[in-house]
Amino acid sequence: REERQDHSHVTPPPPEGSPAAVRARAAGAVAASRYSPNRQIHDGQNKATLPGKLVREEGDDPCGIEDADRAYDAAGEVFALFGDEFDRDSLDGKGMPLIATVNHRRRYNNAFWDGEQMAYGNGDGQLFTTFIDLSVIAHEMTHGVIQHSGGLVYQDQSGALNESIADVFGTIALQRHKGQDVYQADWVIGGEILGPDINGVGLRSMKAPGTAYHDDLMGQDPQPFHMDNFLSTSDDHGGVHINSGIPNHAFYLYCMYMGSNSWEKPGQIWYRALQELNNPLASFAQWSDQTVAAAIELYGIGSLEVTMLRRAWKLVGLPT
Ligand code: ASN
Ligand code: ZN
Repeated sequence: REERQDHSHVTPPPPEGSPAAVRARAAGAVAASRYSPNRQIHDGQNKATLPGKLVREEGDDPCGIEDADRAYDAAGEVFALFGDEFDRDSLDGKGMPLIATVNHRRRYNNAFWDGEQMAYGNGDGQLFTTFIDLSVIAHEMTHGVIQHSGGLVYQDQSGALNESIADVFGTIALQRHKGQDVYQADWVIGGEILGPDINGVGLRSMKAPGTAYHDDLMGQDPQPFHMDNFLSTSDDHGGVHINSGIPNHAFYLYCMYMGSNSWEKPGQIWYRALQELNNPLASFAQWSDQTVAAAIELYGIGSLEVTMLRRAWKLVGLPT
C-alpha cells in the first residue's frame, strides 16, 4: 500500500543567511548558489608580466589552453565553497573578480597571491610538474580571503597562521570537491604537483607534518607538529611555511575528533575565528583562543565541540 504523497506540511526553507540556513547548508542541504563568480583567466605566456593575456572570461566556452581551463574550473569550485558554506561573495565578500594567470614565467616552481590576483607557474618538470592543483589554488585564493578579513602579517607566527589558514581552506576545498569525509581525506596540500623523481606525497601534510617528502633534491619536509619543535629562523619570513605545521595539525586533530566533513563544524569555527580575529599580528596562542571563542559562540560553552577543540590545541602544545 502506497502512502499518498502530501507535501503540504513541508517546512519552507529558512531565509538565506539566517543561522538556520547556515545550519541547513552545513547539514548538506542543497541550496542554489546565492552568488555568481566573475572569473578572468590569463595566459602569462611564460613571461613575468601580470596579468598577461586574457584568455577566458566568465561564461566563455573553454579556451583550449589546458591550464587556463583547469584554473577556471578550480576557481569556480573555491568560489562555491566560500559562497555556499560560508556565505561569502568572492574573496573580498563583495563579489570581486577572480583574476588568475597560468603559465607564469618559465619553469617557475611556485604559485602565489600577489595581493590582487593568483599566479601559477608550470614547474621545472623535475621538482614540480604543475601548480594547477585544487588544494594549491584554494590555498592561494584563501590568502585573498585572509587579506580581506583584516589580514595576518606575513612574518613569524602571524605569517605562519596566514599560511596555515590558507592550507586549512585548501584541504577543505579539495575534500569537498572529492566528497571525502575527514577520515577518507589524505590531508595533503599539493598532492598532484611533485615531479616523478621526488620521493613524497606532496608539498605539506596536515596529518603528519614533516613527512610530506624526503629527497636529495628537496631535502626533508621541515614542518613541526608541536610547539616543542617550533623553529626560530629568519628564512621564509620567519619560517611561515614551516611552523604552519603546528596549527595545521591542530585542525587535522580536531577534525579527527569530530568526524564528518571538514567544511562543516571545523570549517565553520575556523572561518568565524578568522572573521572575528581583528589582530593582524596574532600569535598562535591568540589564534587558538579565537577559535575556541568562535566554537563557544556557535555551539555553546561546555559543548563537545568546544571540549574537543581545546583538546586538539593542547595536543600540539597550545593549551587554551
Ligand atoms: N606558494 C607560496 C604561498 O602561497 C608563495 C609564497 O611563498 N608566498 O605560500
Ligand atoms: Zn601561502
